[in-house]
Amino acid sequence: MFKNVAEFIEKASNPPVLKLAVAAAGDEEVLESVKKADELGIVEPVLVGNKGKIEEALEKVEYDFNGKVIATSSKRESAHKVMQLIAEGKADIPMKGLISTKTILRALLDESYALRTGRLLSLVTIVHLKKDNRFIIITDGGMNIAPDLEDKVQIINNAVELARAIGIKKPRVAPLAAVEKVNPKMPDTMDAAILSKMSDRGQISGAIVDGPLALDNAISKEAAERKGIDSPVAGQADILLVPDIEAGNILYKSMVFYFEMEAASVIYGAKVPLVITSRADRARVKLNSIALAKLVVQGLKNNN
Ligand code: COD
Repeated sequence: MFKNVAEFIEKASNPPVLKLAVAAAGDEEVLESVKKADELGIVEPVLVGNKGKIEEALEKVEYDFNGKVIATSSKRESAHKVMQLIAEGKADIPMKGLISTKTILRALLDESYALRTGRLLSLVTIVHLKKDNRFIIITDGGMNIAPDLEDKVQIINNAVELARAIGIKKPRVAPLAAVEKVNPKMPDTMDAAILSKMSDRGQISGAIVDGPLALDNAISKEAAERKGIDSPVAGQADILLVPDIEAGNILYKSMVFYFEMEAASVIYGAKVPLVITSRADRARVKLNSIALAKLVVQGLKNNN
């Protein structure tokens, strides 16, 4: 299991070099991360977007780029061009540049590229908990707006597969809520209870699901003990299943922007992982996400 970001960047730097296609690449933070990933031998980039903006940003970050630049006349066109490159096998990993999440997700979902697999796609974010020197996975803070129970099962399955790619063999999953007791007036506690029972009965495999748990009891043994919670997940959750996009987005962004934790995000569930970070994320988070996507691609290949 990876203990920190440096370890998984090192692993991702091993050959083979994969092709990364970046949509709307004309942005300094984006190109800073791509430059580093290129230098480390993680990926060989193809830059798609407004040619003038790409050249300007390349110059600003002092990136002597010798690869391919594909000029497009709109952000939407650059998203579609990237998916076309993936569909044609000309690139291995798509990446969101300075473009809205909706636009890139719609291109990924576009049936003409046949990148969907029939399963639900979801955002999986890994965050490094400095205090415990370990990773935690947060899902889904960016794609599925208000997942129902069946969606939550698929969101868990995606996160469990990604957990394996970073070396967590049998992840412990905490469906989060505001309380630890099932309360019929709080629908997410009901979903959490059903998910836990589904896990007990083998309807969710490869993981241990137990909840509802509040955030503190999910990740802090001390907090769980103080409340007397007897659970195989409490205090040691690897995956935090958030109730909806708002909760997940706020949780993840508070950790990254306020507490400056290391993080990485990909959309999981399509034929390839999509590197997706917030436009405001710093180059470091973007680099981490490129590395994570590469490990996921390699994990998918090894599992097939
Ligand atoms: N997994 C697989 N297929 C999906 C998914 C999914 N998660 N979501 C939609 N689809 C399929 C549908 O089955 C349908 O066939 C097609 O895609 C279109 O679905 P719609 O009509 O729901 O599509 P949209 O374009 O209205 O919505 C899809 C989005 C992903 C754009 C939407 O869910 C969304 O806006 N999500 C939030 C994105 C966002 O703003 N995140 C901000 C955080 S950074």
